[in-house]
Amino acid sequence: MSRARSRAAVGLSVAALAAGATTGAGPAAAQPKAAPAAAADCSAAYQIEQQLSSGTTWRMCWRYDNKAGLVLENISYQPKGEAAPIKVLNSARLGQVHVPYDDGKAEYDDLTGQPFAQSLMNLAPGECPGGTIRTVKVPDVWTSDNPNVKGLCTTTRSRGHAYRMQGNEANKVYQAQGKDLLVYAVNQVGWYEYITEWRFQDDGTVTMNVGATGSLSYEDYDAGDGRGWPIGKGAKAYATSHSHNVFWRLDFGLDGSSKNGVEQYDSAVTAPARGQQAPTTKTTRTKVTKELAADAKTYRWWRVVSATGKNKDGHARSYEIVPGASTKYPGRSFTKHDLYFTQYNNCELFASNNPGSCGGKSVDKWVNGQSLTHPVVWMNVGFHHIARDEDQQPMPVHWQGFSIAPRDVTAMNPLTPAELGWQNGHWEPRG
Ligand SMILES: [Cu+2]
Repeated sequence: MSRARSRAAVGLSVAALAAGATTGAGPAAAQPKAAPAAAADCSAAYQIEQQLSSGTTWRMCWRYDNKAGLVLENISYQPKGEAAPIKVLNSARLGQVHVPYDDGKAEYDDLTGQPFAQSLMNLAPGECPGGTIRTVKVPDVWTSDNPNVKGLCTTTRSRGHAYRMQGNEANKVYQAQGKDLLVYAVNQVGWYEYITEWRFQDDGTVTMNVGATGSLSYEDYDAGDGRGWPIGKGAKAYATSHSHNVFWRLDFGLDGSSKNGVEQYDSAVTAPARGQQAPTTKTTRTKVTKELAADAKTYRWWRVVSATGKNKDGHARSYEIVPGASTKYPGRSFTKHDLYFTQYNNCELFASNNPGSCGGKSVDKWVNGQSLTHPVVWMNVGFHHIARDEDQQPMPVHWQGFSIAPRDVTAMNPLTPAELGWQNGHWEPRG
């Protein structure tokens, strides 16, 4: 039986999307929109542009892939002090959702082995508060299904303090409440529903999360000792434990160029030597010039560095990779590391069970010694799900994800108020 339906036309209903720009939709959009910047490389229906009330504008294009689902492209960040958008990413998307069950009876690659993308869910108006729900034409849906799904939410949200500082005058407090652009969609896989959420903060940070909700798998209430948790009355209904290993695939294009460097930093702490008052800490940089399977560790971090772009202090622009909490699953070769840096290859799209044959079916095989001049970052964040009584019903969303944070993209805090704009470097107090 064939469920695939090829669709030559990918154009959306322009009428339905004419009000596509999210500016003006949310509580953070109180200020007038700035003059349009250089045209994005997509038509209006596929553009997302949001100026947040602090003055920061995020711009990107979206499209919908028949396996990866939501794909964001040509993502740029323009804080209020910058004359032009600063490109951050060529492309950002999920790279796989790998779900092995603890009893060894089942293992899924949800993006490439299940109709993840085809099961995009219609959003109720109430689940995109203050925002805009766009219609997505879903490729390869069952012929009986409507391919037009109200499935993409763009909205804004407050995140609490962006900063706070007591001024010299008694009554002066510098404080700002941070605002974020949120972009999300929900895909159903079996009994689960996955919320794929992208959060673009007005301070330049991007946080990507997947939230699993829906319902525990109905077929898996028969776990043995040590492989599940009883969630019915008494010692009954042992829900089988399992892992959700989520991969993201980020193709950086800092300052509009795909030629980016990668650096790893490690710090070593040494006990006080004789005569020293305190332990000392030394941080060292290692340039990552070849493909690498990397592991998170205390005092270790990475950044992707622009080869050309500099901020107004003359420092190379970069984005730091900020891993989230993860339970690394050692069961498969491709889940053994937290992070993979691979040289860009348009065949290498999914961290496991990749449809194309690119010298191996999984990301670990693609780390094979190539020089790293156009790095693609694969982040693997694992969550070991041992069910609890509270998982019924519906199952509360459990989130996993990570962030990328600007490091020297701007010469100062992009949200610095004008009165403090002179306090850059080792400034002298005035007055
Ligand atoms: Cu789960």
